[in-house]
Amino acid sequence: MMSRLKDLSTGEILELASRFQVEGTIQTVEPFGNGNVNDTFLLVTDCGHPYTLQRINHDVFKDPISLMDNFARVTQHLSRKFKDGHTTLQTLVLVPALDGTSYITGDQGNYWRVTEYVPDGLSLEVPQSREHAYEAARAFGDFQYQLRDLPGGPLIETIPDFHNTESRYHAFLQALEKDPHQRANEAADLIAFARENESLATLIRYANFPTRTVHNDTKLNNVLLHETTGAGICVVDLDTVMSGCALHDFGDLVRTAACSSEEDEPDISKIHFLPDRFFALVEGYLCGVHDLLEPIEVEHLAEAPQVITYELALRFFTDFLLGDTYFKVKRPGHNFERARAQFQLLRSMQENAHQMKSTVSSCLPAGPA
Ligand code: GN1
Ligand code: MG
Repeated sequence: MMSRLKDLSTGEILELASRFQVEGTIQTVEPFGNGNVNDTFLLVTDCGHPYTLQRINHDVFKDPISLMDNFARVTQHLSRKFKDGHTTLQTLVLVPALDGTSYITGDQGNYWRVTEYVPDGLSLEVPQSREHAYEAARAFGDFQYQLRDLPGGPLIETIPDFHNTESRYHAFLQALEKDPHQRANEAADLIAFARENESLATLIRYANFPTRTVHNDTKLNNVLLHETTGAGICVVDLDTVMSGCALHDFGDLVRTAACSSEEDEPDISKIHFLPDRFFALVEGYLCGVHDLLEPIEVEHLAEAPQVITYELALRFFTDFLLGDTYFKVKRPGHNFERARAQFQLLRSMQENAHQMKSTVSSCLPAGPA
């Protein structure tokens, strides 16, 4: 694995971890999870208590202190909802540093936090069953529903314009024009496809939809499912929770949970949109979100996955063109493979567009006769 933590030894990580109020003495530390931005470790203490330690990528998250403030507000609110019996979903629990703060700073200006490890949770790249898809969608829908009454005003915007697909398209065009590593000529067909689909960049503009507190990074692997029952147990990766549009959450989950392969599949003949998984995702999401959605949101549920898949393809492609500075890469050309896979998934969604619309209609409660 190409790790950004090669700059830190195990001893240094243990020293950082010991600055938190963990129970016992940390015995082992190992890399954990598949995040493309932050670095995560699993810690286990001598009394067998597991924790996760994370380094917040401050090239991506420019204001980690405000981010941690968001994190604390969201998790406190969700844990109250859980205790009061409004939801069956747990939330992440921050472990305070020795001085009581929710994070520490290490050398080189890095920010670190520790959370309790969530037992029995599976983080999947591709759902293994229809039930997994349903439960993941129910969990993300419930997450939006429980946050509808988050007190204290809007959260801080941790990444501006995060799902502004139009500005992602412009960033892509600029990268293409500069082409600093002469990589554009490898991908004329993908560039043409990106341009042909430009209308997707403006289909879901924030201003046209209700503003809600949403997750914004609802990849399937950001929800933990119970390893034996498959039930949704905890939504994780809360760094982009902020004001946004419900449709991006639904769309991004479909992108990763209604696809036959992982998001970086190099063999595009293996990449297909899966209509039966989509059906389960719509059902699960509509269950979790209760009556939160307004008609304009429901009307766009079938198209949202195309928009977010297009957006991710543009982001991966842009990062490829600019020299792989944003997403972690495991091999040369990794971002290119990701972009190509997302464009292929988009094609497959477009072939299924009618069916997606009728699936959404069939899952809605019957209107007045
Ligand atoms: C990043 O951190 P992770 O892997 O959950 C990215 C998401 C992308 C995703 C693609 C802050 O999420 O927006 O959809 O990679 N997060 C950020 O795999 O940019
Ligand atoms: Mg993640």
